[in-house]
Amino acid sequence: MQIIDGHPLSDDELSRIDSYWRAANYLAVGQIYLLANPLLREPLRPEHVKRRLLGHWGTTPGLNLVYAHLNRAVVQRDLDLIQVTGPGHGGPAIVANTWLEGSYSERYPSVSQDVAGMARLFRQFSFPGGIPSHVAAEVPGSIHEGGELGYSLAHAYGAVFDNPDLIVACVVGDGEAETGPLATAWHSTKFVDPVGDGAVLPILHLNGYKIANPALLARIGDDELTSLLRGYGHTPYLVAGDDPHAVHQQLAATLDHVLDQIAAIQATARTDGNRERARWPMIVLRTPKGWTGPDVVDGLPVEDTWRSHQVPLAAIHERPDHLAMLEEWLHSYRPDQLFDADGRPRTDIVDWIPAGDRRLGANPHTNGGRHPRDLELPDFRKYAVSVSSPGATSSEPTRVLGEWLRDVMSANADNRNFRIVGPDETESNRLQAVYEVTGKAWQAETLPVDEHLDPSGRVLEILSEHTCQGWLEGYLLTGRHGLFSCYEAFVHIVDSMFNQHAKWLKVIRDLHWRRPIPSLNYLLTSHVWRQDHNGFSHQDPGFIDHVVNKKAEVIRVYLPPDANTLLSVADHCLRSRNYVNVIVAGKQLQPDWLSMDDAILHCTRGLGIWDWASNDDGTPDVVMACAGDVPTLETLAAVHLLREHLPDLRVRVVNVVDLMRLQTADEHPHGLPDAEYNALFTTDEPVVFAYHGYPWLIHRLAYRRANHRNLHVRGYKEEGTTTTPFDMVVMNDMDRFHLVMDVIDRVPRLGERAALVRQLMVDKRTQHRAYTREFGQDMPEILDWTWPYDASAGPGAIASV
Ligand SMILES: Cc1ncc(C[n+]2csc(CCOP(=O)(O)OP(=O)(O)O)c2C)c(N)n1
Ligand SMILES: [Mg+2]
Repeated sequence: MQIIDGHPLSDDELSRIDSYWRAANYLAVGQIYLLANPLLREPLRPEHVKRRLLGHWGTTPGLNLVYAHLNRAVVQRDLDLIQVTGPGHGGPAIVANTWLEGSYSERYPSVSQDVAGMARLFRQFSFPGGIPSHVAAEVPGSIHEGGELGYSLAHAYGAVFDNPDLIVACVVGDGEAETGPLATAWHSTKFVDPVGDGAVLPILHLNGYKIANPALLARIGDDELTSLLRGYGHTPYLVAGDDPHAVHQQLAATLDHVLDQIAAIQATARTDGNRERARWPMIVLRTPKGWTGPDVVDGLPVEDTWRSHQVPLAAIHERPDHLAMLEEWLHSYRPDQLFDADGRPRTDIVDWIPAGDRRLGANPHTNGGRHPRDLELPDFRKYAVSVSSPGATSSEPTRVLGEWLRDVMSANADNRNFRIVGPDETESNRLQAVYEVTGKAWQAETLPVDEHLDPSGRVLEILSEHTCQGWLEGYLLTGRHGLFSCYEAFVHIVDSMFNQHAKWLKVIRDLHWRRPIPSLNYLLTSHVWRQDHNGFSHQDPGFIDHVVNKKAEVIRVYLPPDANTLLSVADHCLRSRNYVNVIVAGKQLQPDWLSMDDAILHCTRGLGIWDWASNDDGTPDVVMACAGDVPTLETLAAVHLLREHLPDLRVRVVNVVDLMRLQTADEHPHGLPDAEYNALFTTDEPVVFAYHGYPWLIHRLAYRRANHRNLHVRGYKEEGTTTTPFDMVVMNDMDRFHLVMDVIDRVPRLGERAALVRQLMVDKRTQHRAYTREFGQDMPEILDWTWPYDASAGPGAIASV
């Protein structure tokens, strides 16, 4: 691995940068331990120390070192630079630095840059009513909490896409680097465009240890590590040592070198048009874990071992010798040289670091973006499919959406603030119209057989749902917009990343200084009911269940039943901020139920009676509810059967697009008031509900409703395989015949009178089974079924049967 030797720092610079580092280290230790006596003006006593010692020291000195040197680089080069802290458990470090630079006190004036503010800074950390221990949303300049490890690099790349002047310095923990998401995010080097995008500078923090183990990358030797990092497309530079002055010189020299390299890569691509794939520089920083902390505690080595990970001296209140060691440790930073009599950082500690919004904690990229703007959205109504009568025609909803997305892409091409990400599925999900106006980002080799690959393409495809999600999050967190299209089953891969993002959104709602960020939009298609090619492994609608666990304020779930409703929902989602929107929609041909005008009304209501499909005259015997495209189809086919066989049964059809409307108004902002819910679903008639996903979710959402005891939900109950579309619904008892049987079973007066009809339905299911097993496809009456009634003849009218 290359080492850059050099002594770029003058004695004065060296002294300033080292003093700054000591100040940050002092403030970090103070946060972990101190409740009072912040400047050690009196001898340290047990009552000055927190009773519960919570936080992470080990990673902190390294993070402080990096921050100090980034400050130097930003000033020297007037860089637009932000940092992402992979080992986000080092919260004390970033909080300390933002306090030193003043950005913390600007956001939180009571934590002022004086002794009273320092006391608050220390007390609040990991303290009830205070702040979290990580680089959470509360920390100025953070777009990455780093609590759940693994996402730093993907976030960093997401931030630099379409931000050509931005550099993100991303500290990657050597333990973090063992995670799947981090491991695959190195491949971002094949996507980042030196012309249109900014640059990421990964800094692999090789402090050697995790919580209780060595880090793999620290134990494979420099050769193997170098090969690995080169293999990912980087040119790694090593900075190693435990002598602060030597490390300062080496890190400064190396940063100078790699920043020159980044500038050179961008210059050759931007001015000379050199399109050869860049071998982006990165730094491997090998310094001791827990550096400058207690060396040996109770006879065991602590510094430079995993024992320094959390709190190296844990028995302060029981052991006077631990208290004495803590005092000695704090004094080792010479606080009297770092802070003046009022507790302010001394001038020479901070007069050289960035000012204004060049401060890492104040860079607008980290707070909703430097130039946030809404998307230009073409009028989605112009993309409508024409619907002369419900179900008379069919379309592939996502293909229709793709045409609108293409024009969204074009309309925002100059603003460069819209991206589509996906794991190799944009085309499979039938959104390929976007390729008429842009390509897929790709800096690697190309062959004549390739299609739509483009070094500056705006679609990002990599077969890593983690990286897709991380990129998009980084993009959104820096104020731009996007859509993640994914197979429904495999979006579960990012369950946990979704969790973290949803938590972030929840927290920023209460931070007055955080600006809203564009919503995270999922388009889940290739869904459970239409996995014709793939079968069981690809059938899982459970992401919705996962999503609705999160705070109601930040999540929205939409199940548009056809093309026009999908357009209307997508337009709504791309305009929104601070939400996670989940849209589940099919890509296969399916009936167009609603004209665009009706679709807009229906989506605005979120759910409603389809009067053209109902014949209840306000007094239904049964409510047939449905949510999702396939359940809607089966419900309408069931309604047709009921009309044919039980013509005097009064059926009301209610379709649900916005799932959250089922909750009560006090549970979710979209929740339907009880009076309205009761009017739609009645308080005493049976409700047969066909739902796209696992049926229990509907019960979960509606359990407080008056009519819950009469709610009978059909949905996916984990019966799947590679079979025909109709066999899938039969296997899960959500088919039209079974829905009719449900009605007969639930409507009290029907039982005996409709016994023959019920038997017919059972027989139909048997015939279906035999037919599919013989012919390998669905029965003609299923394949050719269309809604036979004409809406123009009035609600529920029968035009031709
Ligand atoms: C995904 C995930 N798994 C496990 C943990 C628990 N954890 C917190 S810190 C840590 C070790 C991190 O080691 P490293 O990345 O090397 O950080 P550093 O040494 O800088 O503290 C682990 C396993 C976590 N935060 N996230
Ligand atoms: Mg480590």
